[in-house]
Amino acid sequence: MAVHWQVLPLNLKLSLCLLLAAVLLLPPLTLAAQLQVQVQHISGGPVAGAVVFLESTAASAAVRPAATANIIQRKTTFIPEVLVIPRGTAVTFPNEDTVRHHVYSFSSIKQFEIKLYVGTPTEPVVFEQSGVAALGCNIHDQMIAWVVVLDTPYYSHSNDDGLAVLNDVPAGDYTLRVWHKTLLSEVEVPKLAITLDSNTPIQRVNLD
Ligand SMILES: [Cu+2]
Repeated sequence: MAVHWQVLPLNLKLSLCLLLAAVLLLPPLTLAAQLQVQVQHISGGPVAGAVVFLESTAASAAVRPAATANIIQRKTTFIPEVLVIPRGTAVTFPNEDTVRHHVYSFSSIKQFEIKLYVGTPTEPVVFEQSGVAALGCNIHDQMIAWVVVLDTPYYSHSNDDGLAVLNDVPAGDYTLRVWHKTLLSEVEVPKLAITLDSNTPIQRVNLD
């Protein structure tokens, strides 16, 4: 049906113009989807605390550093034991103990040490490269933590039932990966190509 501007009252013309402008200004529609992943031992029991993430070229382009991230030292323990951050995030290491700690990592993605200190070091450590950095303390051998640096903003953790839920992920093609602190090498990290849309079923991942 053609619109005959001449016979339309002015206020209707304006309304149509505004409607047209609103449609033209809308961003392209990107459907967001949810992914559920069940992580379990190969023997069948649930795996809690696994990091589940989705990688793609588009996901990499969407990475933004987290505003704040820290690993506290409290009662000679790193808290959290596993810190997950997008690449580029600066991490601080506040020491809440009265004893001094000496935090270091010799990992391939990041080498650093913060020599014997108490309180909060002034310089945070920036993790630019994705991968996993194991941390230790030179004084207390039992202190260990991991920084999982991701090349994607789309990630979650498995709960006590082994279930991880990733919400508001744009539909598309991804590589699904799962990391857990018991996996000692990158080679052991499961990788699965998936297409994510509103009908993607729950994924099951088995760890040794
Ligand atoms: Cu220490």
